[in-house]
Amino acid sequence: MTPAERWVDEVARTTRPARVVWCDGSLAENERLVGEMLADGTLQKLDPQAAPGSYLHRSHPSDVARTEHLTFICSREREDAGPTNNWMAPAEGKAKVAPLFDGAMRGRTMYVIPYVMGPLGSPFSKVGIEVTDSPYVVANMRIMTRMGQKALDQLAGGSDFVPGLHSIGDLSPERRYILHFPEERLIWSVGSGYGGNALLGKKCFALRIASTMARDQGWMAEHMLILELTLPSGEVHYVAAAFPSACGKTNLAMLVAPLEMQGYKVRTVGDDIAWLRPGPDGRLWAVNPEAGFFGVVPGTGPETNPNAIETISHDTIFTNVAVTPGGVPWWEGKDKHPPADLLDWQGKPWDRTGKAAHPNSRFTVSAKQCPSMSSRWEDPQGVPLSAIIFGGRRGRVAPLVFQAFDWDHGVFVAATMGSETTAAATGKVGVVRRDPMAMLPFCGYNMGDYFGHWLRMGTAVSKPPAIFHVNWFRQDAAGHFLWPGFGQNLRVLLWMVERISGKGKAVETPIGLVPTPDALNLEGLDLPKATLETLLSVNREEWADEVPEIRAFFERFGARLPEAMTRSLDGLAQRLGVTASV
Ligand code: OXD
Ligand code: MN
Repeated sequence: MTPAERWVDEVARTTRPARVVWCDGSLAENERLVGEMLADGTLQKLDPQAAPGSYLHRSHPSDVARTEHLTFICSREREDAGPTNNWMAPAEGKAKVAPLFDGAMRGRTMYVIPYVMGPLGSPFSKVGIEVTDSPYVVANMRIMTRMGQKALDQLAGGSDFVPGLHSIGDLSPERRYILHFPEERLIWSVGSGYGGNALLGKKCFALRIASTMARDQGWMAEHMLILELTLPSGEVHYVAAAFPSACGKTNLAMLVAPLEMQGYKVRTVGDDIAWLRPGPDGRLWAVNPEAGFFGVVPGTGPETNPNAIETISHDTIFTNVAVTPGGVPWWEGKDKHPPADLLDWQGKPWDRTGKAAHPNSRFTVSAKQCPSMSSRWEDPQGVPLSAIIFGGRRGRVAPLVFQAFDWDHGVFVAATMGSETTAAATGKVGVVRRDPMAMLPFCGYNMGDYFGHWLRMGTAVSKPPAIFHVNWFRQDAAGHFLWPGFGQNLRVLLWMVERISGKGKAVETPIGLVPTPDALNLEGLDLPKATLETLLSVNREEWADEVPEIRAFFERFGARLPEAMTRSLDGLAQRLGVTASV
C-alpha cells in the first residue's frame, strides 16, 4: 500500500462509507456525478441556450460563506497560531471533531480526490488528497485544481502530499469545524459544503497550510491575483495584488483596457492565490496554484467585467444565484432588468425587496474558458513580478494610490491595511478591520512571525517588486464612489509602471508617495479636478487617528512583532506630527 492508500484506508475505517471511489478527473466521471446530482436535486440544469453546460447549486441557507469563527489553527503552541487565529491544541481539536467524522459517511460514497496545486510539472507545485462525501465538492475541485491520475503520477507513490478530510456532516453550524494542523500538514473540515470551507485545495491548503510551508522553506503563499500588463512598446510587466475577499481581485485580473488606451493589454495569470519565490535573477517569481475561478457573481456584468461574463457563459457551476423558472441565471449587476418571474437564491419567488442572488453567490469555472488568460499562466517557472499592490475597501482615509518608500515600509503598509468587511465571510458587513496583506483569515501561523517572514523575503531578492497601496472605493460625503474603477484602474497601473521605470511623478506625503494630479493619464476620462484632488488627498487628522489603532493592533502581537514594524509606525507618527505616546 502507498502512504496515500494507507491514509484513505484509515479514514474509511472511521467514516464508514458505503463505497470508496478514487476520482480520475475524467469527463466520463464528471458526467456520471453530474447525472447523480441532477437526480437527487443537488444540481439543477440551466437553460441550454442561455447557459450551455451550466448548473445551479443551492446550498443550505446557513452555509453560504466562510465561517471564520469556526476555522482553527491547531498548532502545538497557542503562540504559534497567534492572536488573529482561533486556536485549539491538536489533541483537543481531534478529540472534539473526530466524533463528528465517526460514521459520518455511512450510506454515502467517499470520494478520494488526488489533486495538484500549481502547473503540472512545475517544481513549485504541490500534491493534495481530499477525501469527501460531497459530489459537488468533487465537481468543483475538478475545475479548481489539476485533479485525478495526473496528481497520482506526480506523487509517484510517495508521501509528499497534504491530506484533507472533508465531510458535509449534517451541515449544522453547531457541528461545523475547519481545522488545520500545520505541523502535520493536515486539514479536517466538517459540516460545510461552502467553497472556502470545503474545497480544501484553496484556502485551507494553498493559503493556510502553504503559508506555514512557505515560512519554513523560504517562499510565500499569498491571497493575490496576478496580472500581465503589456505596454504599446511591447514591454511586459507582471503585477500581483492582494485585496480582501470580494474586493475586486477577479475584476482587476481580467481588466479590459479602456478603448482610448488601446495598445495597452492586460492578461490574467490568476485571480485569488499566488505562490511567490525568489528567482535566480534576484526577482520574485509568482505562480497561480489554481486551475479555475471561484468568483463572486453579483456585480459581474458586461461593463464591470466582460471577460468574466464570457468566461461564465458556458460550462459553469453557479451557486446561490437567482434563476428564471426556465433556468436562465440572474444576479444583481448582470443587467438592469431582472426577469419578471425570478426565483431567488433559495428557490422562492423573488418579491423584489431583498437580493435575488445571494451577495456571496459564486461561479466555479475553468481558467481555460477565460479569454484574457496570459499565454504564461501555466508557466512552470511562474512570472517575474515588477510590483505588488495592496488594497482595501475604504470609504474614507486611504487615497486612490500611493507607493511605499521601500520594501520594509511596504510591509508596514500591507501589515496595517484596513478594509470594510464583505459578504465573503459570515458576520457583519461594512465594518473596518485590519486585514494585513488581505491574509487575516488565511495566515496559518502567528502574523507577527508572518510580518517577519515578509521582511526577510525582501532581503532574499536583490530586485524586490515595488510596493503600492490602492483604494478604489473612496466615497464623497453622500456615499458616491469618487473613482469609476474597473477598466479605468488601468490608469493607476500605468502610473505604477512609470514609477518603476523612474519616470512617474509623485509627491512625498507622510504615508508614502502619491501621484501629482498631472501624473495620472486621465485622457478621455471625465473626472472633475476637485474629485481628483479628493482622491489623491492625504488627510493628516484622519491618518493621525489611525496611529493609535495601528499601535493597539500591533500590541496584540507582543514580542512576536518585528522591531522594524514598530520603527515604521514611529516613523509614520513622526511624519504626521503625532507624539510617540499615542
Ligand atoms: C474566496 C474568498 O472565496 O476569499 O476567494 O473568500
Ligand atoms: Mn479569496
